[in-house]
Amino acid sequence: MSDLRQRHDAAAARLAEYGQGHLLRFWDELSDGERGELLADIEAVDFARFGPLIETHVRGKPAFDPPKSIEPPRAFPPQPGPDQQELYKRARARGVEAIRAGRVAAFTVAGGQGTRLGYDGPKGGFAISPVRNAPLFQLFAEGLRGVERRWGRAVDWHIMTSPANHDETIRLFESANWYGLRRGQVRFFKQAQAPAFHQNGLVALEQKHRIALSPDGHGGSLAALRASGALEQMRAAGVDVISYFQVDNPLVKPIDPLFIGLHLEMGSEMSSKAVAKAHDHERVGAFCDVDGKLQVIEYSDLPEALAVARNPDGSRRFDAGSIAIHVISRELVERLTDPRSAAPMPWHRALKRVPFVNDAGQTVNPSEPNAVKLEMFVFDAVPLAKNPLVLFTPRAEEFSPVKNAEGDDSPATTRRDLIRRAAKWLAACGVNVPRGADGEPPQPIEISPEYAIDVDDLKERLGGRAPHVDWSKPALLA
Ligand code: UD2
Repeated sequence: MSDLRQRHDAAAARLAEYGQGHLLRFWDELSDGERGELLADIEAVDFARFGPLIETHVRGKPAFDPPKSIEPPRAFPPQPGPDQQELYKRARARGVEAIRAGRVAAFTVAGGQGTRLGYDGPKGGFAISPVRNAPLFQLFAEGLRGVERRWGRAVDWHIMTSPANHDETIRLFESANWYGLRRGQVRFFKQAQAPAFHQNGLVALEQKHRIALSPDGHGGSLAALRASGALEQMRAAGVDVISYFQVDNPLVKPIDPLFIGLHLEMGSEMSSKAVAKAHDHERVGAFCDVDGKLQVIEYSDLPEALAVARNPDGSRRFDAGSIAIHVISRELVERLTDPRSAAPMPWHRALKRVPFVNDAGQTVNPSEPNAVKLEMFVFDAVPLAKNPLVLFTPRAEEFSPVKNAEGDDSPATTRRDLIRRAAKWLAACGVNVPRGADGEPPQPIEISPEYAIDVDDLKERLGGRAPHVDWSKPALLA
C-alpha cells in the first residue's frame, strides 16, 4: 500500500508538471489492483516527449512548409536497362554474398491493431495461403527457410509487436513450433505506445484506471529496435543490413539479393521498393523528389492535383507507390535513435474515434472522430538517409496485402494473387495451366516459399522438367 502511495505521489507530481492531473481523478474509486494498472500506464508514458507535441500536434496542426518543387523520383526499373545489366548482375552477387556472410536480418513490423480486417488476434496468425490455409507468419518463415536452403545461411528474424499482441504473438509461434525455424532465430520486441488526446490537449482515459494508449506507429520501430536491445544484438552478430517488411503482405520476398545488393552497391542507407500505382488514389504512399530529396508522401497527404497529374504521354506522373518494403542500414537506425544526436522523426496527427470515460465516469462511444492519435511512419527516415534509392518491382510478384475484410486488399484478392503468381511461375516452367471461363486457373495453386523463393529457383528445383499437375484438385508444391 505504501508503495502504491509513493508511486501515486510521484505520478501526481509528474502529471501536474504536464497539466495532466485529471488522469488520477477516479483514484478514490479504484481497487488496489486497478490503481497499480493506472500507475503502470502513467509511468509508461514519456510525458517529456509528448508534452511539447500537445501545442503543435494536438491543439494545433503541425506547420507545413510548402516545398518549392515536387518531382517524380529517379528509380531503378525491375529489369535492368542496357546500361544497367552489369550493375544488376554485380548487385545480385553482392546481395548473395551479404546473405552468406550473415550480414542480413529480416524485420517484420507486426504491432498494428488490424482493425480494418476485423480479425481478432495478431494479424500474422491470419490464415491466407490458398491450399494449405497457412498463416502469414508461416509463409514468411518458409521464405526464410527457402533462403537458407538456397544460400546455406540461416537468417535471423526480428518481429516487432505491440503491448496488446506481444504475448499472443509468441504463443502463436510456440504452438506452431516456431514455424520450422530454430527458436533462437526469431526475436520479438514490443514497440512503444502513445496516448490518445482529447482535442483540448488532455490525455484520454479509456477506463477509470486505464489510459487510452495505442502503438506509436511503425516509425516507432526504429526507437524500439534500440530500446529492446535488438540493434545491439545485430551489431554483435555482424548484421548491418535490415530487410524490413509489413506483416500483411504474403507475396513479399523477405530477403531479396538484388534489392540488398543494389542498396550496398549504391551506398544507400535506406532503399525502398515501389510498384506502379493501380489507380490515382490507391492507398499507398507516393515516392516524390521534394526539393531534391527523396521522400514518401502518404496517400492521405498527397495533393489531389499531384495524385491525378499526367506526363505528356498520358502516363501517371507520381506513379511510384510505396509498398513498405525497405532495406535499412543498421547504422542509419543507430544514428536516428542516438539520444545525443537524434534527428527526430516527425509525428503525424490523426483524428480518430476513441472511446473514453467522461467526468461523470461514464464510458462514451463517440460516433464521430473525437481524439488525436500520434504516430510515426518509418518512411520518414528516407529523407534522413544517405543515398536513398527506389527499386520498382512488378506488383504481381511482390505485393498484395491483406487489409480489409472485403473488396480491395482483402483475403479474397490476396489468395487470388498468390494463385496467379504460382500459375505464372508454373507456366514459366513449362506447365500448361488451364484456365476457367473467368481466366483463372480451375483449382487453387500454392507454392510454398520454402519450396521455391522465386521463379528461377523453381526452374532450378524442377531441373528443367515440367511437373505433372492433376487439375482435378488443388495443386501444392511444398
Ligand atoms: C501502409 C503505408 C502505405 C503503403 C501500405 C502498403 C503507412 C502510414 N502507410 O498503409 O503508404 O505503403 O502500407 O501496404 O504506413 N504497424 C506497426 N505498428 C504500428 C502501426 C502499424 O507495427 O503502430 C504495422 C502493422 O502491423 C502493419 C504495417 O505496420 O504490418 C502497416 O500498417 P497499416 O495497416 O496501418 O498501414 P496502411 O495500410 O495504412
